[in-house]
Amino acid sequence: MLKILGRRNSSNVMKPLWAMDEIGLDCEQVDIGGAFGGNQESDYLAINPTGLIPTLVEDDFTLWESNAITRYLCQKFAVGSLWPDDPQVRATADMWMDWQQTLCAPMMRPIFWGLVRTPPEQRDEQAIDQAIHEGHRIWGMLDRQLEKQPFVAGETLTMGDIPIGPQIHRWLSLVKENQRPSMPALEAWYRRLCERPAFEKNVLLPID
Ligand SMILES: N[C@@H](CCC(=O)N[C@@H](CS)C(=O)NCC(=O)O)C(=O)O
Repeated sequence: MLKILGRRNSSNVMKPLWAMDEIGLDCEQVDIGGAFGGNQESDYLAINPTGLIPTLVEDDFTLWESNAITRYLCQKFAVGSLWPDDPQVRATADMWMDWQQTLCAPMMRPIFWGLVRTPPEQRDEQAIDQAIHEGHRIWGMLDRQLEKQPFVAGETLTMGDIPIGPQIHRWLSLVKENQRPSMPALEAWYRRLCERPAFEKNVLLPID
């Protein structure tokens, strides 16, 4: 049985849980991290030295880094769908997964931490505004990609959509409409994701 160690409200834990539900895989999810703790214990650090979540456990095999876990699950269980057969489509999905880690997540971090995890009187409004401004540029890149096709790497959902899903939900939920430019292709893609039961179950959760 596949096991994911990590609390459900983490955007990084949502990725493999959403992917597994899309594929139809059974999985045991264990609440670790945040208020649940456990991720600095020696037995956890022995399988994930970063002390972060998620970690995948599959019998004797363990894996950390949410995008690596997502790639592994898709390659093993979803060849031809979430793991595209065509090398160019797969590379495009891969490229957007890296974009999520290197550009999107660093921009979203001050927005999420500032607006969700920090009491209003302690917020660094300037840092939040700066990140939102950077978000116009970064989300604009994906909006232009989605003007060409319904999903990140082409005509169907692939692993390339998975890491970005939890982030777009936060961006559109946390940043007020008058603080962000309208991006019709990006918003239409989000609405397409919201129609998927696996996305609704694993990603459309209260943001806390
Ligand atoms: N690059 C890592 C980042 C993992 C990460 O930052 N996880 C956060 C939750 S989203 C975490 O473990 N925070 C500490 C905690 O929850 O206790 C990945 O993608 O897996």
